[in-house]
Amino acid sequence: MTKIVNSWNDFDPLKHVIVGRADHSCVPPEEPATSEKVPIDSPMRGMWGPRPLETVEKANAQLDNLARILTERGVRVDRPEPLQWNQPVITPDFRTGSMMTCMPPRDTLLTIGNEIIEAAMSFRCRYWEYLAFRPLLSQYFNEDPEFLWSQAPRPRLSDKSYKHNYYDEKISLEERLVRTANKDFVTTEEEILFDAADVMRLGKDLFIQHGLTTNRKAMEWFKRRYPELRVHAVNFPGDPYPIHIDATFVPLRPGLIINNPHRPLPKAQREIFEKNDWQIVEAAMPAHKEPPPLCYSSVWLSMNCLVLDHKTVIVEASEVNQLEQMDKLGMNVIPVHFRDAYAFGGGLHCSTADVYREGSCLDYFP
Ligand code: ABU
Repeated sequence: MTKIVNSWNDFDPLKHVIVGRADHSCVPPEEPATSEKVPIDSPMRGMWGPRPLETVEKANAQLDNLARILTERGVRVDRPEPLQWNQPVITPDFRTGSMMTCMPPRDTLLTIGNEIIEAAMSFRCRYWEYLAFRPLLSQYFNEDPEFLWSQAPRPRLSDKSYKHNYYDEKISLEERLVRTANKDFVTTEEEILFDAADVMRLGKDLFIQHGLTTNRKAMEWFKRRYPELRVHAVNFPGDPYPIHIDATFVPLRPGLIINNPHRPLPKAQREIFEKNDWQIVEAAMPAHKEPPPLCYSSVWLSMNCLVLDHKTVIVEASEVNQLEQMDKLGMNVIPVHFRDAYAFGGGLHCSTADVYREGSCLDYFP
């Protein structure tokens, strides 16, 4: 019997991973969910369509290089099959001008033990993204008799799922922060919505970020779906664009997490870690003042690292402060150039999805 799928956290020894591809990627047209993520002074406002070919080629070169480095270290690497993303998405409930990409896989696929769940994502342009991963999931299903292949309830993404004109054009950064602090986000509670990258897995515990891409109903779904696990809602009031936990709160090994100093975990929510002797360390400052052009993410992709085991981590090669901090924290650091891939959906962690890590479901917070 071959066990193909197994992963309970982001730090046990990595043996099998999916690395995304940038082919045919588009900047999607604005829609109720995405317009909230694009800063009003961003050149991405109002533009959409296929991304420039040379940027796709550069991103693919770095993704291929990451895949090569992982393969050389004995990690099995699979790649998705991109669709022609420059096609509209039309359902009975909405129409939008194009899809986006199959980057990053971390948003689309969530591995919990021997199960991979296709997430209930809130962006209309990402409605069909899981199709790029279907050939792989089908292969795992054929190879591994214990693999559970699941899909969260498919959201309809009708107008009822969003607060329309929630942020008007003039909203200030301060107002965004007030909204984040009040846990007042663009999505409604009409249906279950989550991106897989909002879920941090630590064995028996799932820490799920409540933000622009994941709502309360999703937390409730996780609680009912996994009664054997503990689900914790977390939020980071310092983040004006709260999307995805993996540039905010990143575990490196059992007992150690780095936390974005601009987005500290509130005191009450830190207790579970501190009571169990986990160290929460402020992440190093990013080396860059700005993200690359046409990038949705913040400069904090500096901390979006890929942990290979409890002592080894891949960090973006130009992030000199983060490299140095990892070294001081006792990690063996592998620098890998990756900034050309950032605009396609994120950093080293974002651009991958776990298939197999050694280890089992441990209780780190008894
Ligand atoms: N996908 C992670 C993005 C997080 C950030 O922009 O900080």
